[in-house]
Amino acid sequence: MNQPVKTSVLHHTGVITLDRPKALNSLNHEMVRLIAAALDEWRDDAAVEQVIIHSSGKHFCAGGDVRAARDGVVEGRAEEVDAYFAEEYAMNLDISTYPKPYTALASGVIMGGGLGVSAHGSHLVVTEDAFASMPEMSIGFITDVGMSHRLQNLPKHPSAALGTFLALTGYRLSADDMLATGLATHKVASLDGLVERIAAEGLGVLDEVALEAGESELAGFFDAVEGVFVGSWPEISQRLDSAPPELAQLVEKLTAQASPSALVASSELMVANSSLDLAQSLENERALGAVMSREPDFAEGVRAVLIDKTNDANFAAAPEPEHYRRVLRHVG
Ligand code: QUE
Repeated sequence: MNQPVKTSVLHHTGVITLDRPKALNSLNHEMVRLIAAALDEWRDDAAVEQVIIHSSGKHFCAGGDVRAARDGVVEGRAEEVDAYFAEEYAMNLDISTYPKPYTALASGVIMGGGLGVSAHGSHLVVTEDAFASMPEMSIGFITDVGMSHRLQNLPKHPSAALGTFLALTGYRLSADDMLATGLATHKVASLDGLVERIAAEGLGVLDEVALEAGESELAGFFDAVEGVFVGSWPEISQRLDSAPPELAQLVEKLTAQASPSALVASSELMVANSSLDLAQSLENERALGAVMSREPDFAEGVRAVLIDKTNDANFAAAPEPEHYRRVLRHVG
């Protein structure tokens, strides 16, 4: 009845509709299970030739249900929270290896877990007003849902430094930024009727309705981040002192409210995952996420940003990078 994810088959297209608009479609455990079940069912169903995921309401998806995750940890059910993240990450991997076209249609907010269900597919179609961000550093968590890998391997600008910049700052990519990096494949004026048209006519309609790419602000930072956003957060932080002032000031502004521990942890994660594949990267996210969710900054960050909305988090001092490095797998 009140299912937060609706699924249907239209012609030969499996359609997944995120339908919890009051919570900006943030993904709870039930939603992760419903999406995973639909993908399972359609994987070997010859009547389903492709999958589309979209949302009811203006916003695609604001992330994972981190409030519920915080409640779980605070109430002593951290293992349940671990299981939720493990299932979400398994679904992210399923999407990346899906044997049929997987297309996300997104407008408005695409954050955190919303990228996890859109950025690993074959097509990501965004409207002019869409923006994408990984803002976990402001809630004491890490760049997860496979984005610690994806952001370093963007199709049109693969770069560990760019990925680390995006992961540590929560920079909001505009639709044109998404096109410039290849995170998005198409920009359109409106998503109205697009599910039906793709289902009836195929993905070729996307090339018919796609808008020309505009200027990307992020592209203006591609060169500046190289050589700066590499290594541990203390190293990056030090290099920013002698980086171009436009970059240094932007990073200062975007990380002003960040958890110092999350910056240290996410930079270690990015280094470890720079030479790993998506499956291994997700495993590192899972291991590090289990550490982070139990540290006080996660409960405090979710309180300040999402529950009280006071943005007055009292974060702990950051530990040495080794505190997080020790749970991560490295290669090379
Ligand atoms: C970091 C996050 C999330 C966030 C903000 C951050 C996140 C998330 C939401 C969110 C936003 C609006 C809602 C909601 C959740 O915000 O994961 O239910 O109505 O889900 O800085 O990781």
